[in-house]
Amino acid sequence: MEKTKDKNALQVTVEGAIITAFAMALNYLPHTTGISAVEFSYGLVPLIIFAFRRGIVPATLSGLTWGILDLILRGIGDGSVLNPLQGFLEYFIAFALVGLAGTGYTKIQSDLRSNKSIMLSAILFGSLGIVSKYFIHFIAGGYYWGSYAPKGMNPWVYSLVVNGGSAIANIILVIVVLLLLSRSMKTLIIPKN
Ligand code: 218
Repeated sequence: MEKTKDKNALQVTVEGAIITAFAMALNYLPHTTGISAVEFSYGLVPLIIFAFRRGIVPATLSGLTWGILDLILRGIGDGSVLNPLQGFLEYFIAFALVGLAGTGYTKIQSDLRSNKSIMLSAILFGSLGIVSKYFIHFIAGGYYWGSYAPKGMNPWVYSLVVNGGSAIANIILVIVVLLLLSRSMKTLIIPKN
């Protein structure tokens, strides 16, 4: 019994490490939109699928690790870390909050097992993770990124446009990929053990 539990914990950890590495690798693909800081974040897709597969805790830890990696490997060098509090908010907290997609874990697991469509729940809970992340970027944007706003534009309006735009872009991305993968959902989300 204990052995099975340990083996499962190890498997979840290894899956989380693979998802984190994959999400981080995807950050090296072109993902800006040309509209200010509006960005696609492709790694949200595997992380959200992982949240539906393993729940809120593993997904939050993976999101947090992805954020720390992104801060070290890209954020600091890119000049996207403006001060310690902003860095903490936008890389530790924002990325970890994507794990909130895992609040859909129980429903999505049970719907998949009874062969019901999970599309609506997947979009709803996936959007919760994405909106939570970009809400933090919106707050940070209003406080810290105002000097990047076009002349005369209120920093909070600017931040809402940029980060709200990113949230919408990523929700659309997740919907499109989930639709493309819809026939593989069960294999991806229901663990074999
Ligand atoms: C208005 C504005 N511009 C830039 C940022 C910074 N930001 C936004 C989204 C995601 C991330 C994490 C790395 O991709 C960062 C640093 C902002 N919050 N607001």
